[in-house]
Amino acid sequence: MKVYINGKFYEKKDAKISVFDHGLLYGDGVFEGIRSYNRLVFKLKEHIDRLFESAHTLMLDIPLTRKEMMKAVLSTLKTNGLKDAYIRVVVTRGEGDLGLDVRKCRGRACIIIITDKITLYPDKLYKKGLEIITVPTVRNLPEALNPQIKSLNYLNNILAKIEAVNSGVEEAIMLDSLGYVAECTGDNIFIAKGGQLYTPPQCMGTLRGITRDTVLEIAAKKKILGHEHVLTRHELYNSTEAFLTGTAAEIIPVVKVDGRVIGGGKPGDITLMLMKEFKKLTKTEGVKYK
Ligand code: PXG
Repeated sequence: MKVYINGKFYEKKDAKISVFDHGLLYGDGVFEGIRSYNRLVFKLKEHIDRLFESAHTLMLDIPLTRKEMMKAVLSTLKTNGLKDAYIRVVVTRGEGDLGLDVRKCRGRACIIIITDKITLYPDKLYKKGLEIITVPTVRNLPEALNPQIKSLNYLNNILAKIEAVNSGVEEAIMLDSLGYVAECTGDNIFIAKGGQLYTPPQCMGTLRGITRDTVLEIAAKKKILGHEHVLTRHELYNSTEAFLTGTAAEIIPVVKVDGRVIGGGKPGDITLMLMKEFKKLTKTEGVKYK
């Protein structure tokens, strides 16, 4: 497996960057997780646009154009001969000194592209559905570190994941600072009720997930109303279906929330339809590579 670092490919064991990189010292950097299916990179432009938007807010200059970044992703996939892959793009502030001041980072930003295989949850959970719980750690306040920035600082999401795993479940629901449902640690959340879909709006400390947007598009095509609406835990508990969306997890049904059974404890019809349609889309849509 070869890793791209600043335009060159390195064997995994040689793929190393400086201990003075501010990505390590301060979590000062941005990232994206992207997937390819049968040599088609799904929503590549959307992911690269979000990466550049995250970097722009952090005043982090990426020394490639968006087009060049897309080419770098495709060439990493080709170099590794991967048909189906999970792609991690990381851009760090680069080497600096032991201080926060970004002006001391005289080198350029560091670009890393890793391609690998990934399955987030065991296959049987896609059939049976997940149990999730609400955890104490809340999502970042948008006025502190806006969750739209996919930064290298994911510590509160990591804490939330630890809290879920400590309680014996695979995933955590994170609330916003007002106590409304925000999202999970690396996935967005949806519920269905009365044949309609609801997901928290992005202003509530929720990342505007690319899979989330895709699900809303599929639902619209299928004439299912999708709402971006604040959600309370009460609404989650009393939904008829629930599921999570994310690039790594794709769409995964949820059948239990904080001990309350959802929709009879089985993945619902809308969820199953969306999973099927999403799979179809990933087979036909995307940027091709050989
Ligand atoms: N919420 C958060 C907080 C995320 O980090 C999503 C939702 C889903 O967004 P997309 O655009 O992928 O539909 C993410 C996704 C992983 C992993 O390895 C994924 C993410 C972050 C960290 C880890 O599963 N990002």
